[in-house]
Amino acid sequence: MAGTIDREMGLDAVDDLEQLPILGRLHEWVITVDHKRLGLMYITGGLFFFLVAGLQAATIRLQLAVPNSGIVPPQVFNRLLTMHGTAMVFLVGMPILTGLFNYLVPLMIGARDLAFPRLNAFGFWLWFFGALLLYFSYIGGDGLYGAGSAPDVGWFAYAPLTELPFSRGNSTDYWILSILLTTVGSTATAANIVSSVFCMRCEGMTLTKMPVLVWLATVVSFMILVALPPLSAAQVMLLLDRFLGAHFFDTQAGGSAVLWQHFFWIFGHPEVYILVIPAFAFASEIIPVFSRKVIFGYSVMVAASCAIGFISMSVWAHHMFSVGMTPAGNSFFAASSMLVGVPTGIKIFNWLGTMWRGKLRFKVPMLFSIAFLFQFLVAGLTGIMLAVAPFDWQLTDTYFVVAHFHYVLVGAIVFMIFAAIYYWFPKATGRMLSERLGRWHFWLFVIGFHLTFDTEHFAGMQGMPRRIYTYQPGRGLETLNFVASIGALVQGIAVLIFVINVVRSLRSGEPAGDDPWDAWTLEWSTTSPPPEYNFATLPVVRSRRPLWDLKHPDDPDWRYE
Ligand code: HEM
Ligand SMILES: [Cu+2]
Repeated sequence: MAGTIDREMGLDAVDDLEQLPILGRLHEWVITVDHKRLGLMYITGGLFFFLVAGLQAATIRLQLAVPNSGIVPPQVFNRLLTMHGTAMVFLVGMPILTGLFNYLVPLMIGARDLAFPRLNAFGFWLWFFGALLLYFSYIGGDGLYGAGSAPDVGWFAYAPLTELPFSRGNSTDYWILSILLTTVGSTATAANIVSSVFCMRCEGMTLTKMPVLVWLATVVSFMILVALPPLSAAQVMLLLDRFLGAHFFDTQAGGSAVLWQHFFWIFGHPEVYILVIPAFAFASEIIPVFSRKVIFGYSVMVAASCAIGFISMSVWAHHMFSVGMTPAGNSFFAASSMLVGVPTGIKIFNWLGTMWRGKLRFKVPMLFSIAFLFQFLVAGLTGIMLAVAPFDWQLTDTYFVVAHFHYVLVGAIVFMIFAAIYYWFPKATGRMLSERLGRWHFWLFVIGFHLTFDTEHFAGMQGMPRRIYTYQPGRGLETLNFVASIGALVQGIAVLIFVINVVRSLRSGEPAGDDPWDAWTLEWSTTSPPPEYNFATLPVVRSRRPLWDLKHPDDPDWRYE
């Protein structure tokens, strides 16, 4: 603490060039290569876009609240849908999760930084400008700064819809370039995390003594290294089509439309796991601490995650059952999709096993984690249903699918992002978030989530297509849609309470101390916030719970390992 304050006071007095201390401080953040600052920059940026893309979702739901509504015109609706989906995946999920890994991995492995701090900064700024570029399309999208023309091609940007004849103006080009930049940024970060985990661990931390989070960060980073290049390749091919008259996806010139789908989903399906495995990682750190038990089945947990990483690479075409693959193709992708359910089920069992007979403490991070367990279970079950090809033929492109993937994206990922923020906020800022506001946030968010996404399953089974801008009355869709929109409003209020909680706590939150949750991993052994160099002397560990060993010299874990 003292160190940080000294530095800031030093800064205020630095020199006349920077009379404005705020500019000086901003400058410090811009030039930083510290993994903690970059992590916080990713998280803050991601939360900002979460609010923007959330507002876009709210507008979509407002439009769909009643039949035949005309709040936004169809064209604007398509743009909102595209920007919401794209932003939530690339500007919210990816940066918040890589940000948390950036922040936590070096601290948890007892290192002073990632292996390549400058590469880390490079990755962040690529992401940052990529993000700006996507939203720049709102002003620069249509020829000469025709206002209000964002891309309207969906977050999957199916070619040939995205080929020049069907998608004029520059907004689609901004979309392509933005995705290219952000994915190259993520790839750089992934390489950095893999190198750090293999080369920077402190003394005594063998691979089997790493926290589960570090294991899963490694699995995710490998997945990024394998899954993102096909996406970048597809973007480059589409650019070649649009600008240089290549015909990769142009069916009239002998190109293939299905080729785009394969490229996209070879990336797109693993991407879902790239987003959800971090949620598993946070659950695997939080549930043990709030159950006062070691994680149940550490090695099974790690093995299951590696298995998920592998298998999820071979399931992509379950997004393409309706394309008309051969029966053998359909069967392969159905079977491999269902196979992922096995290691995933094992993990749920392990988290429950960790809670079993534990001394549960129902603090906010734990509440979010428990809700995650139930919601993720349901998401998995509807996923298995959709993996049955004939079932998917009936429900593909209906709201059933929208409900299923939001159960994963919100019910698992966003819930665990909130859990992680409540859990590690005290470490990063030195202050606690309010438990009382946190509970309001949690309960409203759970209620809103279920109102919105439970009903959408039924709207889907009732035949409501996905990506429609309005619907007719008298088809049994009115009540379901209305309830779903109310739910979105409730979720919005919950997020507002979260924002208030963060702002208030930053200014006047209760001081946290170094280890407010009585936790066991290395990040809690430094001050809150940690000094720039993380550890004055690098730690030496002998078990998976180094702080437990410190606190219980009479009964240390390493005796049993
Ligand atoms: C928190 C509240 C959220 C609400 C109320 C919401 C609402 C919606 C709605 C109404 C759609 C349009 C569905 C359609 O017509 O096909 C949609 C699409 C989508 N959402 Fe969300 N969403 C939320 C959060 C998220 C999050 C957190 C993510 C990802 C991390 C996400 C990713 C997507 C994607 C990828 C699409 C598909 C876009 C497309 O088809 O191009 N959403 N969302
Ligand atoms: Cu998939």
